[in-house]
Amino acid sequence: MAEPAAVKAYIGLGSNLEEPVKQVARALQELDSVPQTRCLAHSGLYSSGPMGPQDQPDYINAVARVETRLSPRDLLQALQAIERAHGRLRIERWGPRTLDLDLLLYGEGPHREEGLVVPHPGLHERAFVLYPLRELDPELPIPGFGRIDELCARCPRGDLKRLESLHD
Ligand code: ROI
Repeated sequence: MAEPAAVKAYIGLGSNLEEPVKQVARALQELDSVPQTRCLAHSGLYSSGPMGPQDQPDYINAVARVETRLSPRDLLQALQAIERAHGRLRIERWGPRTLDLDLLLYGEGPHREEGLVVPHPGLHERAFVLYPLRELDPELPIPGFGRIDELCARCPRGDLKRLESLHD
């Protein structure tokens, strides 16, 4: 049988526990060890106060563009395995986490199956996802929502800051 076609996908990374910059930097490297997947580019790292409950540390976020031959489901499962390897425990909804990996976009279209919705719900209104994504491609279409630069224009940046280097 022919190999499945290579598809571009975008992954959002976030952490606010146990040295978040290191968590995100290490996860960016680990994306390259996902089978049939390679990391093509990633944004800089960004810091912001928590969206949701405020009694938790600030977050570090980034976005990666990958090329993959995995299905959306298999890619999601690989991301969840990386989260688990970083000691992620799901204790509280919208609570602090050592590593969160979200499948933001997969290929050209929307995609919906049990427990997996692409574009990721919330993507279009979260500055900590939109601005790193725009850094990778300012003309990127977000299926059903318009271009990334238009979405950024409608989403205030708030306290989101781009770190100058991995070591800030
Ligand atoms: N807030 C910020 N700033 N960054 C995140 O990655 C993030 N992730 C979450 C919630 C708790 C919604 N808040 C966040 O899951």
